[in-house]
Amino acid sequence: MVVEIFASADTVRGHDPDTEKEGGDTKKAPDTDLNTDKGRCFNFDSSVYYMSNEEKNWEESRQDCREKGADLVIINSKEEQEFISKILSRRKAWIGLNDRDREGEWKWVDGTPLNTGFWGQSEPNSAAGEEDCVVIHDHTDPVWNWSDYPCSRQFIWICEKTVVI
Ligand SMILES: [Ca+2]
Ligand SMILES: [Ca+2]
Repeated sequence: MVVEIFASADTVRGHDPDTEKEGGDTKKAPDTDLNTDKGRCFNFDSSVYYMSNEEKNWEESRQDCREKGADLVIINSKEEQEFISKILSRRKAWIGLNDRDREGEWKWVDGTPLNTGFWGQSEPNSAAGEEDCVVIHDHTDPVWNWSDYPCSRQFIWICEKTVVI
């Protein structure tokens, strides 16, 4: 879990019992590449990302992120999109985007509407009928590579937590 990873990052930096008492660990920047058997952490810009190894459906994936004090990744820029695409190693991963409330109205997990989408060719296409959740994958294009998929499908997922500095 990221919580444990954050805790180990803290240990690496030296223990500060005073900070610990305050319970405020939001100001600590986690180290890069802290790996566990379940997933890996990455830093980019002012966010820390967790990429799972296991596969779950969209809702369970989001649940896992929330349990880590994060949420499914929100892609705010082309740079972030390229970064996430690079770490995928040819796998499909859930991102925090869906149109479950209203068909065709794509919304991020924080409630903001989608402005810039990096859809792959002919996506979103609801090819399987109901495809309301979005995966990112790098095998077609390093930038234009989102696809909509049925939310019940199982993929790895990417959590994002913004680091307050
Ligand atoms: Ca983001
Ligand atoms: Ca699709």
